[in-house]
Amino acid sequence: MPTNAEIATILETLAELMELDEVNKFKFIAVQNAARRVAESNFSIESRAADGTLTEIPDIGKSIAAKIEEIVATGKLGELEEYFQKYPPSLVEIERVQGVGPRTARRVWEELGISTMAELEAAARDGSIAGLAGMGKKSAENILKGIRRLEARGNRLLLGEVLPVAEEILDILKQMPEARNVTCAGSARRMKETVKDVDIIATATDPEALTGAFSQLPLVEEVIGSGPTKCSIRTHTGLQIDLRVVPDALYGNLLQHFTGSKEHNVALRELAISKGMKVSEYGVEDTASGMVHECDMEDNVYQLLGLEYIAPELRENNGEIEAAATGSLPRLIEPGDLKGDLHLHSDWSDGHASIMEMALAAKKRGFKYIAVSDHTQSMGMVRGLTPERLEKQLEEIARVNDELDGFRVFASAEVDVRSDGVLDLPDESLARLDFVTVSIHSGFNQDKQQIMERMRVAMENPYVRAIGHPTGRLINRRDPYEVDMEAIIAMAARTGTALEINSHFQRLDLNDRHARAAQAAGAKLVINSDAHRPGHLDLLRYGIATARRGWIEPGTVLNTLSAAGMKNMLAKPKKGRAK
Ligand code: DGT
Ligand code: CA
Ligand code: ZN
Repeated sequence: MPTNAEIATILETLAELMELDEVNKFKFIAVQNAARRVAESNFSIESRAADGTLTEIPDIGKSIAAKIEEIVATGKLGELEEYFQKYPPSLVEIERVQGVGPRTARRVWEELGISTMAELEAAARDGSIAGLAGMGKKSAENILKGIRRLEARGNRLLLGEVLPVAEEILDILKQMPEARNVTCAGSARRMKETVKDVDIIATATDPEALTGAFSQLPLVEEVIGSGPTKCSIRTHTGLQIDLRVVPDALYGNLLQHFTGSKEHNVALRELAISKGMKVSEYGVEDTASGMVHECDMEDNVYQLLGLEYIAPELRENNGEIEAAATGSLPRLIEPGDLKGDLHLHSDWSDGHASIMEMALAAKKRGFKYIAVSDHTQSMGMVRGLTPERLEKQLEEIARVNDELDGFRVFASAEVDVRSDGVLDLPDESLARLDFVTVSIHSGFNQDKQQIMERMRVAMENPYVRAIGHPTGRLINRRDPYEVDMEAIIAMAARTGTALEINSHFQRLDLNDRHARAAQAAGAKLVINSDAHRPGHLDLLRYGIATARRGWIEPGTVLNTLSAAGMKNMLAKPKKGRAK
């Protein structure tokens, strides 16, 4: 009986080989979408195949359903076996290396006879890849980097893939009559950008009833281990979740312990020792008297050590313990501090909703403004804004503003800075906008000097207020471009250009560390959803969490300004606009 993950892997592999074989693009994309849908489904695909209800699942049509039924019945897929007659299975691994892709994978196989990762690495080193027509030393270096990154990623999942599942489980557990406290601990509570597994800590009137119910949840694929107070499961999506039911009196100690990070806990223990105390999952002990304080609440652990309460997002041993000891922790930004979103898309480019729909969605969640920032003309696949279409869009924005009460739509654009270092709209168009964001969407492989020159052009332009997703990284998938972050931060501070924390959980760009450095250098930030449909506004939670992990205070973030404050700021020229 194949698991969702196994079915998804077979479909994903099929899609990758179809792409490599250059079959019709829409065909392999359909298989790819189905693979993703299967991998992300929280119910058993195999049992839906048994019920004959596969085609009720989005992205799964008749022909894909037939493939899944075949996999369920036989454990394999004939179509894929046929491809394996033509291409070695290990070629798929090669195709997945960043810097390779389907075209190059096929070429290294056909022209160099390479089919394994080891052979690929050797060929990248000995110059045979650099010698292929259209390739060079740089391509070979990129491939080596790609191999290194695949090795480094391990099995870590993205926070945004994990947290919704964890929260669904928390909700179910909280509603059980036996449950008292149920909380997420570990890296998911610290809102780390990637997560290995989910740790849940609970107290209950009947621990065994709670762990029992947990092990029976419909999203459980497999129970890895279980006892009266502990249970580990794996979900259909391959995520491991550990539930620990702990004594009420020690709830605070154990929640603190299992929230981590390990580095934070080690530092906390050292501090405790210096104060003649001992901290562990069994309580806080006064070494001299041997007296043990049990904490039913987490704040008590910190209080006993003479510390301010430390928010989970800060617990990475990056100076938070020292700051808590001297009462100098930052006033961290909170969701309610954001008053608007300055980077989102409408159906004028690749968004899926009208300007009015996006505005209403933002208004509904309590925002006072948005900036509609559609893509510009040179964006490959997207129908971006030309100066002419921009003028038309401005008319629509004016109409929306007329209709809306107590809400403001600012005119904006996410202007490409092209590979040749030229902004994708002329200054006359930029001058028509309230807020201009510039992003890099092409030429990712340029060297540092070229990338930095594009950044300089953008930031020194008097109309450009912010840089979108400044490093271009996609977590686990694509490295940052060759940016010199220190120089970008300095330039941002000098030119009065804000740097974005893009909230998409694949991006989180700037990351926590860079955001903190930017704040320290006096640069401003914006926290944006980059929403392409109304529901994407929910992504802001990940951007806010990243900001909190970066010690960001509300005053650093432009979109904490009120609508009037924002209007005022935008009425004035950028500071330090001259070279
Ligand atoms: P990850 O890798 O995303 O699962 O990260 P965490 O932080 O959730 O790590 P995990 O699941 O291995 O352990 C959860 C917490 O338990 C961890 O943050 C701190 C605590 N912990 C685990 N092992 C140790 C240890 O050896 N020493 C200390 N002081 N704490 C530990
Ligand atoms: Ca964990
Ligand atoms: Zn973008």
